[in-house]
Amino acid sequence: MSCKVSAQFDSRCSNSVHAHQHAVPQAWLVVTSFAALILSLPLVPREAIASASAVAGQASMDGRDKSAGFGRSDQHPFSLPPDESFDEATPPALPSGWHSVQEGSGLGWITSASGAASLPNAAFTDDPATVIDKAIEMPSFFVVTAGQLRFRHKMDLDSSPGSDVTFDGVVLEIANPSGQFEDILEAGGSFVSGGYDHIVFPSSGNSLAGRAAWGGVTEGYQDVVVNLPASSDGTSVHLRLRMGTDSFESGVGYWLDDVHVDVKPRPDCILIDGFDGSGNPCA
Ligand SMILES: [Ca+2]
Ligand SMILES: [Ca+2]
Repeated sequence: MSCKVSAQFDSRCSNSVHAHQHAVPQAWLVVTSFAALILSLPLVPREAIASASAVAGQASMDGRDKSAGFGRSDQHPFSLPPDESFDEATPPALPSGWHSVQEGSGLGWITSASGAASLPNAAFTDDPATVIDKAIEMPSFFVVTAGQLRFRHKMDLDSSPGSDVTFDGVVLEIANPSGQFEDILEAGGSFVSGGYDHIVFPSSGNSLAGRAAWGGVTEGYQDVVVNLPASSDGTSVHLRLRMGTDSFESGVGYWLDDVHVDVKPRPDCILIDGFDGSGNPCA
């Protein structure tokens, strides 16, 4: 169990004063002890906290069922909610904590300096005329209550013009406690806006056949807002966007940008180290 910073400081300060009170005025020792303590404390930027939490996150996931889904990366390096514009990335590399996994040969998910909503970059994947199943995994993060995902996307996918049938589509999935990905709606989530608007044509090898999905051709970017399932409250959430394509025809592809998660991090994960050697309680 971690102790409060203030309590820990009081204890250290008090011990230091008792050890030296015969040689130096107490007031001076209080000041110097405080300064020494401050100088000894490591700087804990957001990235460092996230990195520290990551070790625990990965360890906790190791016991999950890895048989679910394809090519799962099993890398979950962040515990804080992602807020990602992809603009700090160097294309085609994905930002730290983001992963591309796929079944089938071809381009996975990358960052691109072409077609972004916020300049210069967006995440992107193409829409080939061959069967491929490919996902971009977001960094996992903790949810206390009422988690909500927002992002912007646009697409030019192989579809049936003028209908709600798409031959290639994209879905949002969430990992359940056993590590198996399932559709965000099936898991109990809901779209506030910008939800699925197509059905994936049920043939030609598409792994998403018959599922509701995003598809077709959009006129520019659209905003998507998703309420995460209530079952994700108090858990580490792992999301991915997944594209499935069939064996005919191609489109240009799919762009993702400005991903943001509104969620309250676990209170004990905000300022976590009591500097008492117990480390990160999120670990
Ligand atoms: Ca961007
Ligand atoms: Ca196609």
